[in-house]
Parts: sequence; C-alpha cells; structure tokens
Amino acid sequence: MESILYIFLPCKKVYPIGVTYLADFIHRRKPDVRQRILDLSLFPEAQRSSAVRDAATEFKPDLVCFSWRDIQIFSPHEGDSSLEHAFNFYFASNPLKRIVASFAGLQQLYRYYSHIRAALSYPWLIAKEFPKAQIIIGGGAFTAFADQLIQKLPEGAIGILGEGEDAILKVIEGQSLENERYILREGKTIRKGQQGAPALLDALTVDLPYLTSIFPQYQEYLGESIGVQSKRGCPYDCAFCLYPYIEGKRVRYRPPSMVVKDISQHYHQWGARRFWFTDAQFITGKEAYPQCTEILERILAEKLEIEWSGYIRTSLITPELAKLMVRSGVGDLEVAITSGSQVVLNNLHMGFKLERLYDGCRYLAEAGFKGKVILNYSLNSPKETEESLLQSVESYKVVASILGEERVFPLMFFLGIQPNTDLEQRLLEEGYLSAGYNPLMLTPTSIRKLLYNPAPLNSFIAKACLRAWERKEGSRDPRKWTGSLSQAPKETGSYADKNLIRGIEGNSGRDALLSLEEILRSRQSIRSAKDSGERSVITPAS
Ligand code: B12
Ligand code: SF4
Repeated sequence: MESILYIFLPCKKVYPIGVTYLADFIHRRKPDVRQRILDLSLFPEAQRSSAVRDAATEFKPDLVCFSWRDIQIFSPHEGDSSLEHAFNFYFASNPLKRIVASFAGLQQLYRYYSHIRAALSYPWLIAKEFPKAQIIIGGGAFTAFADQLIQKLPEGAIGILGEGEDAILKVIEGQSLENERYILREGKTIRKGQQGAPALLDALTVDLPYLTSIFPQYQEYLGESIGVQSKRGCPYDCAFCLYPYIEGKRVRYRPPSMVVKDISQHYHQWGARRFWFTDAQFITGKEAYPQCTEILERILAEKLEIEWSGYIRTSLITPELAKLMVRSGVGDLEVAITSGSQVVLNNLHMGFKLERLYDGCRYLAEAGFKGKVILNYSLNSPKETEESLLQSVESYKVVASILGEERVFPLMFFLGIQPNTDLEQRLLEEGYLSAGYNPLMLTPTSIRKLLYNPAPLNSFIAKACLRAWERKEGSRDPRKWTGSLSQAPKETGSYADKNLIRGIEGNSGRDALLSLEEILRSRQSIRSAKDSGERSVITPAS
C-alpha cells in the first residue's frame, strides 16, 4: 500500500494528536508511503461529505484511516447543559420546567443520533465511492463502543481498539492482525484479535516539519492547546474508568528527551505555548517520578515558557515535584477527588488516601501554585450515605482552605457508566443494568440509569444541584478561567475541555455542595427533633 488518508471524524475542536502520532510512526518506517490528514471538525457540517469526497478523489488513498474520538454528548457533569435538562426532566417539582426540559432533551437526543449517523456516513461514502480503498477505524470513541459500532460500519472495515501504530503498519505490510486488538464483521459473524506485547514507546517522537507538510489544516491549531503523550497505560483500577481498558494497565514511558523535543518543536516552529499531557495519568505512581521529574527539568533547562496541564494524581505530588511543576509552568488543574469519604473511594478502588490528596494540594500551595483547580465530585457513588455526602462538602472546604477559595471550583461530575468497566460489570451483576443493553441507545430510561444517581439519595442531590444552577442562571462568575487549559486566552469560556467551562464560570458546584449541606443538615435536625420528641413522650411513662 502506498498512500494513507487519515480522517479525524468531527467532534468539538481538539488537536488530533492520535492521527499525528500514527502518521509520524508510519513515516519513520515507511518513508515512501504518501500520507495526508483531514480534520473534519474544522468544516461546517454541510461541507463534510464533500471534504471527504474531494480529499479521496485528489489523494487516491489505498488506505483510509478513520479516527473517532468522541461520541458522548450526555455528559454526566454540570459543565454540560444536558445534565441540567436531564435533572429538570426527572426531578423538577415545577411541571413547566419538566416540559421545557423534555423538549431540550429531545433536541439533544436528536443531535446525538445525527452526530453518530453523520460520523458513520463517511466510512460508508468511502466504501461506496472508493471501493478499492481499505478502511480502518480506531480512536477513543471507537474503542469504547467497538462492539456496537462495528455492526454499523461497512463490511470489511477493520476496527482497531486502543493504540493503532503496529496495526496500521501490519495492514500496510499485508501482515496478519492476529496479535492486534482488531474487530471485524463478516456478515453476522464478528471476529476479534488480542494484542500481544504492546508497543514500546522508546522511539516515538514527532517530526514536525513532516507533519506540517501532510496536515495543511495545522494552522487552525496555532495558538491552541497541543496534546503531548508522555506515557501510555494506567495501573489503577478505578471502577468507573475506561482508560486502562483503552491503554492497558502496564505503563510504558517515552524517554523524557523525546517528550520535551515534541514540546520544543511545537514551541519554536508553531509558536505553541499551551500543552496538555494526554496521558491517562501523568503521575502513574512512584515509578513515574524519575520520568516526570526529568520532563519538567528539561522544560526548565530549555527555557520553554509554557503553560501545561494534564490529569494528575494530586496524592502523588511530592514537595519537590510541586516546586518543579510550578516552575515549569503548570496551569489550571482538574482533580478527581470523587468523594470526601474514604469508604466510598475505597469501594471504587481509587487507590489513594484523601490525606495524601490534601498533602499534594498543600505542597502545590507552598510551591506558589497560582492556577485554579476543578475538583470533580461524583456524588451518589455506590456506598454513598448522607454522612459521606457531608464528608464531601467538608473535603471541598479543606481543599479550599489549603489553596484558597478563589482557586477551587468543585464540579458535579456524576459517574457515567461506560462499557468494559468494573462499575458496568458490578451493575450488570446487581441487575441495575440488563445484560445485552446497548450503551449507545439513549432513551429517557437509559439516560437516567447511565447518569448514575440512584435512589434514595438521588432526589435531594438533584434538588441541591437544580437550586444552585437556577440561582446562577444568567449570572457569570467574574473570575476568568485563563490558565494553561484555555484554548484562546482572550475569550472567556476557553478551558481546553470547553465542556467544563460552564461549571467553572458559574462556580455552581460550590453552591450545589453548600445547598446539599443545607438540605442534609435540615434533614438531620428534623430527624433529631423527631427523635427527642419521641423520647420525651416515652420518658414520663418509662
Ligand atoms: C487527554 C484526553 C482529553 C483532554 C484532551 C486535551 C488535548 N488537548 O488533547 C481533555 C480533558 C480536553 C478531554 C476532553 C474530552 N474528552 Co477526552 N480523553 C482524553 C484521553 C485521556 C486521552 C486522549 C489522547 O489524546 N490520547 C493520546 C493519543 C495519542 O491517543 P488517541 O488520540 O486515542 O490515538 C491513539 C488510539 O486511539 C489509536 N487511534 C486513534 N485514531 C485511530 C485511527 C485508526 C485507523 C487506528 C487504527 C487507530 C487509531 O491510535 C492512536 C495512537 O496510538 C482519553 C482516554 C484515553 N486514555 O484514551 C479521553 C477520551 C478520548 N475523552 C473522551 C471524551 C468523551 C471527552 C469529552 C467529550 C468529555 C466530555 N463530555 O466533556 C471532552 C471533549 C473533547 C473535545 N473534543 O473537546 C472519551 C471518548 C469516548 C467516548 N465516550 O466518546 C475518552 C476515551 C475518555 C472516556 N470517557 O473513556 N479529553
Ligand atoms: S481514573 Fe485515573 S487513575 Fe483511575 S484508572 Fe482511570 S486513569 Fe487511572
């Protein structure tokens, strides 16, 4: 095979790092293979089919590699209006609000299904109009929903779960895919392969001038946050998380020199100043300290004045790392505290102690950290009680007292049930989910289940959230979110994960926690008044 066209399927604009790594990898091994990257997100919806057709006609690819990053639109967090509509629909006491929410929900469902239908139409277009081209498809969303999506793709399209470098190379060389995580549909039969040894990342580095030449749309990302991967894999077992399924549990490191070379090339050649370590987890454990330390030291040594961020286990931050993080330009951070109750955390196999998380925040504060922190809470996780909810409110207060209230933004991020996670397995066993359910099939009943917020605590958690969101309606928090995560610093609302910005600007998570505390305290005092009433009735007789 002599030519590959990579098509990044449309999603909210985000640097298509996966396809850039794939193209780079192939170029190093097969420099004669012609390659081109097409990012469909950058086209208006109506022009996407012609963009695919034109690129395929002009480029004449032997292989078309589709990269499907996101599907999720019913996000379980308050940065996304779909959660608010869903909560209004299920829990609002005002019937008018329920009706309005049901219309908004229908619109969202329509958008959700059209998004999937449109994304599927591009592989079908290639299959019909360019039948000689082999189709391969991969990416985060494809990996998450491979079993469902393969049924909807043209027969013969090869699906790859997780990393794609070796698989694409094998397809080009005509080698067997038996040792890769492939999925293939032949009529009604599905065939799957299992990955042998995952690729080592010791030679992975990006040749930016080459990339620039095959990705003419790169200019759209000048000034945006650029993704850089420093390792693959996560050894933890957090029950709701799909990342170890996607990347594997074994951590594979890229040499720090190569990671920083990537950053430095983007810095000098594209003028990039904001970076996101796309690792499932930047600090995967104590074993990762040498690599993380060297990356940050090299950023400093090369005088790269950047702002960076990523998913970071605050519980693993040491005083030394905190200093290096701050000096090398760490920006705003998103910290998944999940719950303020150690019992809930242990039940989710989170693998960290709250005290260590607080220590990490303390070290950051001592090192002069000036960024903001989004503190993600997954209220109503399994084993949640009224008491543990109050502990979550307390934990926010602890973090706010360490870092300063003006820096800490709690965000309600309910557990979303994803396929191939431990949580999904548990809920199937408990009968909460029924075997054979389709995670892509959204109905009012399934949405209610997949945004995990079960009875009996659900209604007053929802009440607290709705109360907070209503209060904030139309209001905007004066504090701007401008850290490293922002994609366009001049605008507001430009956090790299633009979906979260709503929650930050309104700081409504704080209100939701405080409302929850109010509701819980009043329930407690009603209960104790009732108890003492009962006791005073009993006492005279006894
Ligand atoms: C880092 C990250 C982010 C960062 C991105 C920062 C940045 N500037 O890049 C932030 C925090 C902004 C983010 C946001 C969101 N994310 Co995110 N994110 C990730 C994460 C952890 C890594 C993605 C990544 O860049 N990896 C590194 C690159 C090199 O890998 P890659 O792109 O996946 O490509 C590799 C493979 O997928 C494969 N591959 C890719 N394409 C192709 C094509 C072919 C043909 C082949 C063979 C292989 C192949 O090979 C590549 C190289 O090995 C993944 C989870 C994970 N561990 O993968 C979730 C993930 C991709 N995100 C996800 C989602 C849903 C989102 C959000 C929509 C969440 C939300 N609702 O708010 C938002 C919005 C994203 C957007 N479009 O704006 C989901 C997607 C699955 C789904 N349910 O649809 C994932 C899988 C997490 C999850 N929930 O399980 N995200
Ligand atoms: S939540 Fe983070 S630490 Fe836990 S398994 Fe997922 S990536 Fe790893």
